[in-house]
Amino acid sequence: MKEWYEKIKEAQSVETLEEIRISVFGKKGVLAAEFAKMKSAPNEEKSKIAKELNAHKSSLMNEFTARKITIQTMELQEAMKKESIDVSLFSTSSQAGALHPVMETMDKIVEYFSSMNFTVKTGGMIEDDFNNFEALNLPKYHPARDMQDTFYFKDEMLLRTHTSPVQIRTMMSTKPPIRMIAPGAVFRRDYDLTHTPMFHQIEGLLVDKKGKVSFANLKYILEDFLKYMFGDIEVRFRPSFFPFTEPSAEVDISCVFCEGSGCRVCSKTGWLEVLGCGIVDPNVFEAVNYKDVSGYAFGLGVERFAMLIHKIGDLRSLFEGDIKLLEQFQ
Ligand code: 2NM
Repeated sequence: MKEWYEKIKEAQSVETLEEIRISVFGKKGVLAAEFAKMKSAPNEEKSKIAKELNAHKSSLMNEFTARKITIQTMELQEAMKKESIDVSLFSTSSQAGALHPVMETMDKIVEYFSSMNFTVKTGGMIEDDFNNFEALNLPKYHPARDMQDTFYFKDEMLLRTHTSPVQIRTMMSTKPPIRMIAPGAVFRRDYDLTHTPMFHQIEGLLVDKKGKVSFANLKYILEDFLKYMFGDIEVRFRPSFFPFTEPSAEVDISCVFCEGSGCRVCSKTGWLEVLGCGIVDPNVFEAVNYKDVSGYAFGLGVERFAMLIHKIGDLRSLFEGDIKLLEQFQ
């Protein structure tokens, strides 16, 4: 029996220990053999032998368990040493990701209006006829509602064609004053050199008591905003028309490519159109049940801003996910 105590103590691996366990405790093992021998011993000695054998059995088992734990601990420490990572080593080179130029531009626009105390509101992309058209003074049979221009689902639901439904929903659920912008994706059935079926808009809306909001207020903030976005440029307002504003204007900046001297991008005019805006039409306020208020609103396309800021010539390159283009914005 003694030798087995030694063998257990000297075992260096779990495998060796397992072989020992089978030789000692197994069906054909030493202990089983000793117990078998006991049967042929004289009766008066049997209980003494049995006691001795049982004592060996339990102390061998203790030794075995203790040794197994020791070996496992050693093996674990060995493995941890081998697999540990040296965090002080220099890494192999890796590439950091970056924001897509459209999102980066969106962030910069949001940053400007947040600093002017406009709150950011978002809404769903699937809308109904009332919030996308009717409330915005776009009556039934208005050309903008045409199947040709709008993505319709069944049951009069549609993909929003602008973010204005966010303004409508905000006015329906909160009292004036309002000072908000609505950034997000919008959808139109258009696909050519300068249009994609999905693009991003930011629209703004300010509402206060009647008489408190003027076109001059609108003009000031948009000029300041455009100089923040494009630096040292000229800004001009041109009379225009939108169903939801009256009066309305489109806003141009001096061409960022030729600085106003005339080139291909600005069609030799020296000006680039970047915004639409106006004083909110009374019909819009009536639709949302606002009384004795005045307000201004504006809207812009984020892709167009991104293109002008980064001097990207082709709109579609913003949608292709071409790594060679995106790498330039790291
Ligand atoms: C534009 C141009 C002019 C506009 C109007 C409204 C609302 F909801 F207040 F009526 N939201 N956005 C607006 C006005 C949008 O985009 C070129």
